[in-house]
Amino acid sequence: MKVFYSDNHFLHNPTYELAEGGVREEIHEKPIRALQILHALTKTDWAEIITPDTDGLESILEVHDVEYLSFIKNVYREWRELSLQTSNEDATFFPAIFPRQKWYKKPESFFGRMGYYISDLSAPIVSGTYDAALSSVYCAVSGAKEILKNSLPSFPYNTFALCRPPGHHAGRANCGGYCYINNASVAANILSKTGNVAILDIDYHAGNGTQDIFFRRSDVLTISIHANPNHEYPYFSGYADEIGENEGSGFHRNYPLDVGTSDNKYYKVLEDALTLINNYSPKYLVVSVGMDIYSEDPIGRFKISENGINQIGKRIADLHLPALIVMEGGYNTAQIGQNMIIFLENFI
Ligand code: OKP
Ligand code: ZN
Repeated sequence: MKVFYSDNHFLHNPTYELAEGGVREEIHEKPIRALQILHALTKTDWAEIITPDTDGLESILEVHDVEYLSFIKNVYREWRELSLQTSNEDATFFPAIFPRQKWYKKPESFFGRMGYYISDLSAPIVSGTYDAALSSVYCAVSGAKEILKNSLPSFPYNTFALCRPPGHHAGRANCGGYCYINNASVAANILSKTGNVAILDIDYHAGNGTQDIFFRRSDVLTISIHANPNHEYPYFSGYADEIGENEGSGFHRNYPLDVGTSDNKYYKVLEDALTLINNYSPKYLVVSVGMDIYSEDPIGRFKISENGINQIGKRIADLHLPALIVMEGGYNTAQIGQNMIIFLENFI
């Protein structure tokens, strides 16, 4: 299986995020996550690691707002120019004000705009964030292009985009929750030019960015299975009554699950989601995979076993659709490599 990976993710290495009470908390989304997966892949006899091409800016701009992308690109430099005396060389950028009302405006000032584009304090920005996020999305873009090149109706062809930073919380014009560019959505949008696409997001957290991007489209079915946002990040989205709107009405589905969900309960909901996908009969599948569903994840609070991860992979692979698998979350760094191998082996 072709695996797209770039070492540029090291450029994004903030050491903390801000938790409730303004407390600096260790950030779980760190380079070792990708390294552990890469390491596990290099020990298999089926993974072919490829550095992605670095063209595809126009593909990103079909999914993200142009001013948002230039914000991500320039924010760090602009901030340093504004506050040279207060920040040291590798200080991390966070906004300090967020828009609240429905009628909010986009101000011109730097600090006002920052709150406009950043959703929360789990999206720290350092000098290399933009370049890392670009390389991350190029992994997904290359994975999608490879599928377009190789898939035949009788032979589903699968690739894996080892993306870091992840993407599914990034909306059309906002970052949040460790995500800056929505890797899976950019890839799905490329695939959608030659046929309908289903995106299945099995990360522990609701794929609210992906939901935002495709909410008014019927040519990309988006489904997310996740912890009930009433109790978990991203809190404000991911509820069952969000089903898409206008043209996209009926083409988004959320499956919020209880904290503590076990293998068997998960399979039931997954069966439902897979039936939806079957009925939609897409040409391509994009799977946003987060290993934070694993029982021993330090953030996630499901109880999915290793066998469960294998079963989930098997059932998705049984759709027999050409699939781009995109890495999202998963924070147990001792187990993330092994868990991804267990999952991916169903797709080789
Ligand atoms: C990103 B992905 C933990 C705070 C967690 C953000 C979580 C983002 C998850 N103290 N805040 O979907 O795995
Ligand atoms: Zn997650």
